[in-house]
Amino acid sequence: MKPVIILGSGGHARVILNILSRLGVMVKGFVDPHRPVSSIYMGISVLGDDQSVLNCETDQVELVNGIGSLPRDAKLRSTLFDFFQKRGYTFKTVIDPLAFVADDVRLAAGVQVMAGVIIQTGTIIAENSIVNSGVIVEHDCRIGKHVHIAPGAVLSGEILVGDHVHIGTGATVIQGIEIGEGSVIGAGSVVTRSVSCQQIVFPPRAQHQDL
Ligand code: JB3
Repeated sequence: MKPVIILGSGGHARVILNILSRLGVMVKGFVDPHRPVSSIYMGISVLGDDQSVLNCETDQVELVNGIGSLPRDAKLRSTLFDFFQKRGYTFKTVIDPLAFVADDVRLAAGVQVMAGVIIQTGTIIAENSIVNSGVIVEHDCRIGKHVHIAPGAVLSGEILVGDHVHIGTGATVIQGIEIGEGSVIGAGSVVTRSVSCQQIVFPPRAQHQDL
């Protein structure tokens, strides 16, 4: 097993680090332009910024994308994935040992599956997508590249999800729905009909009032 370099060192990277340590994977270091070079963070060396990865031979390390979905730069995760993949680096697929993934599920390079996830038979998930804690992806779904399915979302069977889709925390999508590329499903939405590309879907907001 090759040592891994984690891109980023924020909240998502720390969740990933925790999984890797339980899997017994050796972490060579973080790369993050916002931490001092050669410092130690969470017991792991900070190697430098993203360019410092290029000092390692492509066959000597694997990369793990520790960038989640940043509000100010939603594309950073996919930009870094594409940049390093083009240069011959491989991204490790990471599955928390406390997730259930049916035997015939296909997960592409760099897919990350967090604790408490259930992914059922026949599902295929493309590169660099995150299936966050406690998500259920039912049978025969097709999930595109660079998708984030946030904690607790439920996708019933035979759903098609395009590239760069964000499905918010606790959203529920009924079976057979299609969600077009680049769309955002707001937290807590209940989606009962297909969504075209670049749409935003949001539920009624919770009302706040004094007791
Ligand atoms: O929803 C959940 C459970 N998690 C969210 C996750 C999916 O996405 C989490 O709540 C956040 O919304 C987000 O996590 P992330 O991406 O870890 O965000 P944050 O904790 O803000 O950390 C971002 C990290 O990226 C910081 O350590 C930054 O310094 C680092 N960073 C910023 N620009 C970069 C760059 N790292 C590298 N390697 N390159 C950059 O250009």
